[in-house]
Amino acid sequence: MQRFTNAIVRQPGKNFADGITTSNLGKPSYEKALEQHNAYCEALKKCGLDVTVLEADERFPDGCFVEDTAVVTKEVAIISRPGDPSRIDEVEKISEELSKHKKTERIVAPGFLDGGDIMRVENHFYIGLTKRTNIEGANQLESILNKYGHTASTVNVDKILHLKTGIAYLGDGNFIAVKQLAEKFSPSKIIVLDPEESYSANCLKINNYLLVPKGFPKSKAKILELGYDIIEVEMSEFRKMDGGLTCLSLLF
Ligand code: CIR
Repeated sequence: MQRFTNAIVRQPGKNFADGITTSNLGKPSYEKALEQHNAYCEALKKCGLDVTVLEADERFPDGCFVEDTAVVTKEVAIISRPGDPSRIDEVEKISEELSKHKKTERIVAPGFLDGGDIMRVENHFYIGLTKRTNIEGANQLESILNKYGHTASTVNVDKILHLKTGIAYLGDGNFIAVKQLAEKFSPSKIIVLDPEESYSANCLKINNYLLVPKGFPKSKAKILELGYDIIEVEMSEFRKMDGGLTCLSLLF
């Protein structure tokens, strides 16, 4: 599994609650979201990362979900073209930041693609085809990745927002997933989640730690059995806006 040294995050803005959501968990509190975001940044630092914190940009209520704006490898940062029109211009600031560290490439129209649909498993990238990522975006990403020595393939994803809403690669050949996606990745070693804990599929492996969302005891027990060092992070406010642990950072 690749090791990371850097993270880029963007703080939630005061109008965070005006972003897109399908959840029925109620309106998030800006103050609590900010607190949870700070705790998330502390967790990243504990994993050994140098964290760049961008200020909120009120033009983009979903702007804290920076994962969707790029796919970053050791060699290149591929700037995405987010699938929801309200998010397309989020990429500009991120592109400026990433170009300080990496060569950049871009997904262009008619392709669209959200970083949340991209799951890296060692040298291979799974690309979820969802309402946010179309085949043109997937094909463009694949041909860029191929140039840098990586492989890619697509996975059809229904009913959930992004591929990584329902599955995470934990390293060492292990995955954690909701049933619907676990079936597609069988016969890998997969923790299959109970439906009431499906939110905890979105875990984040960073160097020696695994970040997991707080409040999912069954999945936590299964993860601990595999011997991971976990850091639990409270995600209640981001969950209300359909966001998870991976969504809040770009790692490289
Ligand atoms: C959206 O619907 O675009 C945001 N409210 C949530 C994005 C979550 N991002 C992710 O899963 N990578």
